[in-house]
Amino acid sequence: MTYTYGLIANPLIKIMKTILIAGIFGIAAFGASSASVISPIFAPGDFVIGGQLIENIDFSVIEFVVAEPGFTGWTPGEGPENAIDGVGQPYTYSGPIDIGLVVRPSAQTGSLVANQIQVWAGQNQIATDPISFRLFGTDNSLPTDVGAAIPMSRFDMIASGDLSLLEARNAGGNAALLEENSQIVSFENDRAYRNYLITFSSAESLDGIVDIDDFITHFSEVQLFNVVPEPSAAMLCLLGVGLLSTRRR
Ligand SMILES: [Ca+2]
Repeated sequence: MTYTYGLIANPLIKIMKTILIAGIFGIAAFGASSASVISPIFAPGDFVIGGQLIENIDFSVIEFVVAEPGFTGWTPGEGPENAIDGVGQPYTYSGPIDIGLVVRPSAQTGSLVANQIQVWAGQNQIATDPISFRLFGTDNSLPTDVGAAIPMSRFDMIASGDLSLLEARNAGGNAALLEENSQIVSFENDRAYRNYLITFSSAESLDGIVDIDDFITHFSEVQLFNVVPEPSAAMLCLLGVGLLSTRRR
């Protein structure tokens, strides 16, 4: 009898334990999703260079070319440093192909894994808003001289996606960056990089005529974030139960 009882009771106990643990995990998962620790990776003053992507005839990206400030690239006073200056002053770049910037965050924030990007609209018309982004990372040292061409083979692709900024415009100058003027995109990533390249494409030319020489891309700010869900009280309780259980064994 004792042997038979053991055969029936043990599976029942296991099932009940499984249900209990699954319930606790469910509560923990619900609680964990309610809060996150969000850390910005870029800061004003970080090393930054601007430029544009050069594509092959088959539209495959082959290199990123460092642009000369105030010449054929960006508007004076609206250079790439303004993309990470913490205020509304924009980065405005005219060029035939996708524009972008390379940012090297500080060693401290650069150790964080980026898994979210936020882009704030500039004060210009919507036609100049970026409509898509590509995010690359590299630990390689990069040439920074004007006209230097950085092969894309030096970069890893981290994420890409479409952007659809609303009509709300963020003022320039020292205006605050407002959440309602921005868009957030989350993505999967599991490693940090020493340098990030972010490129954007814009919707159309300013005058509405499809002329690639007229393309202008304009936005107030871009930021990468490391988002980590906070462990909930239920999760911590579960961990405590687990430790207790381990000790008993
Ligand atoms: Ca800015």
